[in-house]
Amino acid sequence: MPTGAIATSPLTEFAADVRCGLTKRGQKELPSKYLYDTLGSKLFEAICELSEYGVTRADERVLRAHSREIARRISGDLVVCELGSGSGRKTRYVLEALSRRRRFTYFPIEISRSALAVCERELGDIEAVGIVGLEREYLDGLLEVAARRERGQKIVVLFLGSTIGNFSPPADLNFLREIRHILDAGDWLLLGSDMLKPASQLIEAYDDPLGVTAAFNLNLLARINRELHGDFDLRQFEHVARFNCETRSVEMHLRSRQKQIVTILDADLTVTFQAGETIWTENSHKYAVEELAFIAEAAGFKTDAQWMDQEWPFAETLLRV
Ligand code: AVJ
Repeated sequence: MPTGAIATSPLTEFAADVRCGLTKRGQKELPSKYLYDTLGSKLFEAICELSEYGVTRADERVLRAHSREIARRISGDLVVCELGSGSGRKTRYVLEALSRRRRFTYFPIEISRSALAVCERELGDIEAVGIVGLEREYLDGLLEVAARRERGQKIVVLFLGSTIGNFSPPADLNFLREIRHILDAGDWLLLGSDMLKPASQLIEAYDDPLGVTAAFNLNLLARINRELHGDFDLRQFEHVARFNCETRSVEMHLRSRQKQIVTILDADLTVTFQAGETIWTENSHKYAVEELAFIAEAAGFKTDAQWMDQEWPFAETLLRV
């Protein structure tokens, strides 16, 4: 290349996704997976400690109460993997129960390197379980696990915490179908899903008075500033959580407090926001019991068993291909 020539490098995937989401006509949006950088993952951990956010504790209670029964239903030689392990705290119950019957390898699949490191450290002491972390997107990681499976081994996929709810219908069904297509007959999926509950309770959970969820949401703009040389003024955006009755989902948005122009150098982008205009950053679908049974079956799974938390309706469903 002659000196002085400027190479226009292709955008990173993050930059391309930001560009695409913020140039959409109508509702601007950003993919929720980008909420989880190092700081975002820590803020999410803090959300899980909030009394208003019952999801994680419910998930953990059901797993703690029923992991032995879950393990009893799953026989034979296994490989276990988890889509979005986070710090892996609630996974411990399942891994310990499964490991009473055989040794196996556990593959946490996680795009956040820092969360993956915590997970490997926290769960590294379980005897009879080898841990191999995969810093990948969910389906890429699952393909890798399927490629590594040995003859006679069944795969157990853990998809906990109601992350499925971030794939707003019908994307949830499509995602389950994609999982199903990577799996073989006899493989397992343990699916955690948050259930429908009163809107007021959901709003408290996603717009907590301490402002942790607001910080979690706003961090997405801070991340764009840090990683893509953006100039978002965080004080000019506010966190909004609303319950959409039609889609039965909690939506998180970031609302522009005034008309403003934002430049994101590395995304090759200048965007105008009108006063009151929002960026849609996350969808958290809340399930009805029949709806879960329907998508599981439509995706090619059979329901083996289901356990529900009584305090904060949350289901753990054991599905089999
Ligand atoms: C980790 C995706 C299950 O949707 O409840 C928490 C993320 N967002 N508070 C959820 C989240 C706002 C969480 N999931």
